[in-house]
Amino acid sequence: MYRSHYSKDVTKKDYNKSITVAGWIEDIRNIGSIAFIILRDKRGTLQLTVLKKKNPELFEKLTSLSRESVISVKGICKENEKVRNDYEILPERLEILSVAKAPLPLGVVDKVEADFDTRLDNRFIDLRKQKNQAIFTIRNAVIAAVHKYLQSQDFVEVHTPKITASSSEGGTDVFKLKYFEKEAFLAQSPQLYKQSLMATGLDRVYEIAWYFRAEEHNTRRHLNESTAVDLEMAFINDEEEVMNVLENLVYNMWKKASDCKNELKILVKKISVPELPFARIVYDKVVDKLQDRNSSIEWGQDLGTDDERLLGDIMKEEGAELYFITKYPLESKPFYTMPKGDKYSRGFDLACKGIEIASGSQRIHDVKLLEERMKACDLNPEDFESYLKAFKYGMPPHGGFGFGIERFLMELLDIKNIRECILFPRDRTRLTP
Ligand code: AMO
Repeated sequence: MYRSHYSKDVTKKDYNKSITVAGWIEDIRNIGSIAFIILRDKRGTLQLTVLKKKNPELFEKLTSLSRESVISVKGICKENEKVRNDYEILPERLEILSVAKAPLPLGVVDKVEADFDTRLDNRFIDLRKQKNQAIFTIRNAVIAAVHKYLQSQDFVEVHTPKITASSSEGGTDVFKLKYFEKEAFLAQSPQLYKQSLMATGLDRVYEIAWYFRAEEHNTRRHLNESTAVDLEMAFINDEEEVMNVLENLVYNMWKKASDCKNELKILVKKISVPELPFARIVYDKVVDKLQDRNSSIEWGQDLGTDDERLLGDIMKEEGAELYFITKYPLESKPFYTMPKGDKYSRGFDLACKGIEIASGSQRIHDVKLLEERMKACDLNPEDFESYLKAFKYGMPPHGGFGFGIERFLMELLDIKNIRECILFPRDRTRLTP
């Protein structure tokens, strides 16, 4: 047995007993007759205290190991108030499981942070840092909250193809690949499939989906491979019903994150759960507000990065960190978006502190209108034959959204670069590790 206890699981009951711990050597302090070794595991760190006089051979072996080597140690657990966790372990048996090469490409506890590329090039070490483990522990918690909330609302989790025959979100940002004799694409989103599922009677579906997007820009908030909560629901009256699910979902995720006390402490982050309902602002009003603050935005245009940020500031002044932008111009939304009159659409975005974290809409469920909108968006309905077929044999009114998980984490935890929120980021220049 390599481990009987994690560092944080030791209790008073274990004092004066023999226990086995295992992990990575974070630091060795050898002061001649005595050495202190800091061992790190998934839950934290602990101290091994080894006396030269008591066991010279073990002392020699332990103190000559390199930092980040992996060991398992059996020893007596002694109470000691002066030591982290209030206990130390006096080793009696050592098993060296893996010796780390020196020097390390990257320090785990160094005061000075390595540059971002070095960190990402050595992500397996970078992820040993407490701070990074905290981000991914919170990520795990909020995704657990997604499943819990959506399952409680009768949503069914689905998995749709990631190799597809047509692009769902526009032609240029798509990765092409060779599929035997044919050309195929990596899915930009599950859009076409989740809509097709509305014709099956499953009514409410969701997916933790991969998005593949060949966007050329290399920004702090774009990834070429990202993840999202993608959801679709049928028999809705309008997009407001979809927005209700989204705001409750975000609320539940935020609440779950606020329970991760230990991780938030590591990240030196305080978060307070947002109030429901989130603010709603129509696109026209957004344009007015931005123009009032000297933005050059014109009606019909998408919000650029600066406009988004400015709107974030304006909404913050009004007390809203999370807000929906609704009633977008039809021309600015994808072909599947339900029109609202001639000029507007039933499409919306959800933004958090000046960054879009989700977008969605009520969809067109009438096949004729859908074909018309495709043509208006310069798309050829023939390229979408199998998608359109699902609308011809009974398709209820429906709507849904896509909610970026990394974008959410970034805003929730005030992390500056989205790459920190995914294990192995893919961007314009990075394909490894
Ligand atoms: P959209 O393209 O707006 O909508 O994407 C939805 C959400 O996914 C996240 N996202 C990204 N995150 C990081 N890097 C990227 N390159 C990236 N692209 C998107 C954002 C964004 O708000 N099919 C629609 C959704 C729907 O209507 O159901 C769609 O994909 O948080």
